[in-house]
Amino acid sequence: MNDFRRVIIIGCGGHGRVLGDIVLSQPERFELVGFVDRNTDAIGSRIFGVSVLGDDGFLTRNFTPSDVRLINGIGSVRDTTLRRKVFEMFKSLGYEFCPVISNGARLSKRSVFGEGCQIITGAVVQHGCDVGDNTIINTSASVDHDCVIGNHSHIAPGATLSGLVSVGDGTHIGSGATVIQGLRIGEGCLVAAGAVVVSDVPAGSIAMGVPARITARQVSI
Ligand code: JB3
Repeated sequence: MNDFRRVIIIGCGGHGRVLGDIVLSQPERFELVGFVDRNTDAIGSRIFGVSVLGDDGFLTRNFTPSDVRLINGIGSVRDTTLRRKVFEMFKSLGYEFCPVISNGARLSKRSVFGEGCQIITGAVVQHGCDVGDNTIINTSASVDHDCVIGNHSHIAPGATLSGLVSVGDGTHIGSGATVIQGLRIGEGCLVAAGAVVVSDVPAGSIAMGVPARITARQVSI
């Protein structure tokens, strides 16, 4: 991993600003160079006193992978595809994504975290977990012992994964959802907000309700 503090956040919407707030509270770890966003109306504005510099092309024209590390500020509410695409596009150009871990998150030293993972304020990750690349453990989510979370997944605010749960790549676990012990949630799934999942969820499914009913997902994953 490169040893530099200069970072750029991709996306200056709700999630990008949450990350900016955390980054600015950790000056010993980060120097926030700016945001980039595809919305031309946002370019030139300032967020928390930091400039929206340009779009993704501006980033690649002006900063090499040796100049900065990146933070993926694209969130997800149902579908993690855009977040994944942004991560993979910049990785293919040689950029590195750095982890963002809020000072208010509680992480076991006996868990491992992939490239560019983001652990937001109030989140708890207990021992024995393996959290994949580009994954968000959002505000006050709870990931208990020995969970495995795939790449590009999002555990939304207040969601609970009990012990020994596995979550596949690109799956969205909605706000306040609960998954009981030992279940397997496949890749590309959507667990709706507030669902209580009591059985395995096959890849590409939606789980919704209490207890959750499982149906095939209609959107592309
Ligand atoms: O649930 C919580 C706590 N947060 C949600 C988060 C996880 O997901 C939040 O409430 C939002 O619903 C969502 O946040 P996000 O992804 O920041 O959405 P939004 O506020 O709509 O902002 C997305 C920003 O990304 C917009 O400014 C877009 O213009 C920008 N954007 C989209 N695609 C992009 C690209 N910017 C760049 N640089 N490149 C892109 O390809």
